[in-house]
Amino acid sequence: MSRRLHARRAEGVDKNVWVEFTKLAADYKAVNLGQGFPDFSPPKFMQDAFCKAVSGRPMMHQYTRPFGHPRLVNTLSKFFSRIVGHEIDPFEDILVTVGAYQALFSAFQALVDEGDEVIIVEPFFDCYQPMVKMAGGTAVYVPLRPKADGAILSSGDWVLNPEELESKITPQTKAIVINTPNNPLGKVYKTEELQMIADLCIKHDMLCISDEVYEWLTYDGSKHVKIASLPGMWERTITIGSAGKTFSATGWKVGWAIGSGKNIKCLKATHQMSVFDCPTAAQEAVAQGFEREYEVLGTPESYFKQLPAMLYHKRNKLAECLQSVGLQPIMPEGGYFMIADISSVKVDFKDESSEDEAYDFRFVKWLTKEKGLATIPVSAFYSPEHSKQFDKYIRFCFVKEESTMEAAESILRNLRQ
Ligand code: IK2
Repeated sequence: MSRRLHARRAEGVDKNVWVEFTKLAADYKAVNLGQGFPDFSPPKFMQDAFCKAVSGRPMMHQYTRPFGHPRLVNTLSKFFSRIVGHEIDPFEDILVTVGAYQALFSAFQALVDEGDEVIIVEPFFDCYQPMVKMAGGTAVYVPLRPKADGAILSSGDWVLNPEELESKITPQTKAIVINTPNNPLGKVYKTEELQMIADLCIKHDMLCISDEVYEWLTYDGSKHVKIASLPGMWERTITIGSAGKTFSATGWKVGWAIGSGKNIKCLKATHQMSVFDCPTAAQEAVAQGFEREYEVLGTPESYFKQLPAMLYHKRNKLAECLQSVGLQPIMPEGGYFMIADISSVKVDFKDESSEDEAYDFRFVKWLTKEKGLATIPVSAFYSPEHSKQFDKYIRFCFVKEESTMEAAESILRNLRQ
């Protein structure tokens, strides 16, 4: 018998919805409302900051501090201390990473042990589960469920059942992962919902990994609240952020994890043993972006006001279009995605080879190949146990140029014919 040369942790984690559907969109040159990135440039002040960084001092081209460029950790600490209501130590409480993705990976590697259980709220950004598994832990799922009463029109109607959540906690439960505003649903957790989760974390001595990459994108008066700001939660929360989502520069891959020094110390160890250091010039530019935002926060000049204001119109227009063709949208309170119910569109799939696939996967492939519009199947954001219940939804990304949105809306209108 031949020897197994690969490690077991690499088994069962090779399939990836982003790799598959981004390639499909490119192969069919489809109008792309699939993967979550803007098809427009970051604001000019960010582009200028990057240009200045790369055309400046020699050290901008060399390694910087492994756990975060000093100018960036200093400004993140200043910026977020007042929001969290806790003095964040720039050198102890922050780790800068290669995007939020690596912050998540470092967190799971640092905090989850063999035999630990991690509660993941569904729908969830798909990498949480394989990252828990690679750390030796087991993912345990609790779905946000649409309220039973009446029409489901807003992401706010999707809620956690506190009893169901508590029933999943065992002595092995190490952490809960939440994502607010949520990808793909757009739910923005209310303070009382976060308080319920916080109470359980404290009662059962659990950590909370809070993915807040869309923190500046909220609509209709919804307010983003940091669970780390609730009493007793600073010590047990790792808050994950992304400059890519914050400044519309996903290709820069600058992210961070913020939390109490005793937890961040463990993330630093895993970071040190993987990427060690993040690109200097991108961190310098992000630092300048936050310094600017610190000065203008709350004014019309703030990008954190301008971006959601722009997206608000795109969101409304897309929702109107989806509704008009009978694809019932769930109105997102935050983020830049919208899910819609595809049950009303009857499709005669020609490809019989994929009959075993989830309905939404088949639908998205059909929409991309036959109609030229790329989206993402929502069951990809669910565990195998629950995915069947949610395969009637697909996700649209609306952080796109007006021309892209118009092209997509025209394809959608033609669907009705
Ligand atoms: N956390 C969440 C919730 C994210 O959505 C992302 C980026 N996702 O974009 C892919 C998509 O859903 O279309 C990340 C973390 C990763 O962020 P970063 O790009 O900073 O690594």
